[in-house]
Amino acid sequence: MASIDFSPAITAIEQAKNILVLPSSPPDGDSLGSALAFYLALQKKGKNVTVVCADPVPDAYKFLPDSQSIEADYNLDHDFIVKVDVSQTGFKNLQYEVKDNKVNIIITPEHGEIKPEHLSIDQESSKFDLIITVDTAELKQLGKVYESNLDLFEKLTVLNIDHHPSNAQFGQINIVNPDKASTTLMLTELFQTYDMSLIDSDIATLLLAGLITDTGSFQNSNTTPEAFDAAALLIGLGARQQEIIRHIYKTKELHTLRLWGRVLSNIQTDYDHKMVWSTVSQADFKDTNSKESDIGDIIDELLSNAPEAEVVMLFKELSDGATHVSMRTTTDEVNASKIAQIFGGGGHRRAAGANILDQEFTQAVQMVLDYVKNEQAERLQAVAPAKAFALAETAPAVEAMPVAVAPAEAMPEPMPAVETVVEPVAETAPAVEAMPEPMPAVEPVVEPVAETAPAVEAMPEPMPAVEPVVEPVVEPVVEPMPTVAYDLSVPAVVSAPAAEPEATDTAEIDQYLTKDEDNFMEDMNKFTPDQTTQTQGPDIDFSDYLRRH
Ligand SMILES: [Mn+2]
Repeated sequence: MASIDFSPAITAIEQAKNILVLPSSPPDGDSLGSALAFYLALQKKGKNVTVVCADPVPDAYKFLPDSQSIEADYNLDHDFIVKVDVSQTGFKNLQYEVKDNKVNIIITPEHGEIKPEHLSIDQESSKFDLIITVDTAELKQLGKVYESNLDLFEKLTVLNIDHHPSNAQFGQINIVNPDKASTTLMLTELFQTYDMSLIDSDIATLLLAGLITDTGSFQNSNTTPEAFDAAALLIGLGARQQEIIRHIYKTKELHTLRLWGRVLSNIQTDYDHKMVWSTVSQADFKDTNSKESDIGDIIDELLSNAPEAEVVMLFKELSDGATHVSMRTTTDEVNASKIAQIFGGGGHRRAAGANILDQEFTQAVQMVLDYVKNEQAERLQAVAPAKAFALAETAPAVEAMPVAVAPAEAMPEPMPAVETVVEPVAETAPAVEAMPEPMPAVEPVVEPVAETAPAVEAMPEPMPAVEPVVEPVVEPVVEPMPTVAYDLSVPAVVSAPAAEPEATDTAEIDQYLTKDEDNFMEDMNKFTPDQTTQTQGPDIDFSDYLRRH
């Protein structure tokens, strides 16, 4: 199965004694599975292995074997410590001077004489001799572990094992293959080459976990025959597939379900402009006792449940007051990256994101909605507005339900998703109340955008999805625009889309994507145009979410 030359990696591992293994951050099933598989396997080879991740292990992944051994302290101790035993001499004074590029440490004893045998050097200073990064496209994806230990990365050999097409090849040894479905698939092959007997049932479970999560349970288009082969091999070696599925896909904490219930009940549609969006505020997180990370991949649920939408957005109020917008588009006619860049973000043509600072949440949301609506109005000007989404037809039932189930509640608070299962929506909620018109549409459409935009919009861009992307996707750059100053009436914004498209560094704009968006793009990049239109899914129905999650 192995098609990669792992010998440089194996040699580096063999020569090292103290190995630092770093998963990308925030961690996911693949990065954690890879890091922990190394942790267990290399210990069997007599190595001292340390796994550090500044971000906490998400609850769903805590079942992974040895997940508790991941250290969160990113201040890796690399001070050089000279110890002086003063038990016999006492200690009166300490000075140091720097002379001729040497630091002279002057210790004055209280009595007697300090001798060379009183000196020792702390072994901490040479704690690691190899860094292995897994599932990490760029060093900055290591977060604080990298930022706080820059010198360590200069000093030590870095072995970079990854499958992201955008990998920056930052290691001295780079084992990067974008054709592989997951980093754990690469590790499976590495262990097969190195020492097959390393793979016990715990390690097989870790490796399979990465493969399952990165292929979306073998549903995504990156599910190659090789991925199935590896899964079969790992299950044969004792991988606990049911345990993985149960923890990652079938177990959702109550607070997560409540949060998802909020997001789903906050869905708004503007079918004239083929837009669907939802919002989740800090109050939503607080009321449901959930974390920002609990949002998970719900935007992809929105996407698959709004087949006729062209733009799907999820607005998240972050704890620092900023607004994160995740954006998906279902057609190449609408460039998510370009829209995100208007708001200081970036990404790819079909998945992008931006953080909007210094704006109150609802204002930030409205600002983006107004802009997108404007763009869509221009593009869809000839399209008859009469056609409604399937989503719009079913949404009233969801909205109406809390009243039917719990009439005593004063607030039309969205019900926690769990409880909706008890009462089938169709039976308790007589079908249709008028759908509340979702678009507040504060500001009327601004003309100037319409005048300059068509030039760019009309240009059919080559479809990045057609070929599996090895080259970073080249996105047109829009003149950067300070988000604070953004105003629909400002002509500067208006002229921005007309800017000459030029190559930009995907790696740079990737920072605006969440991990989830990154995975989404890996998959989207492999879709054919036909597949991308097949986003049919069931209508919004809470019970359906519960069955699937
Ligand atoms: Mn991965």
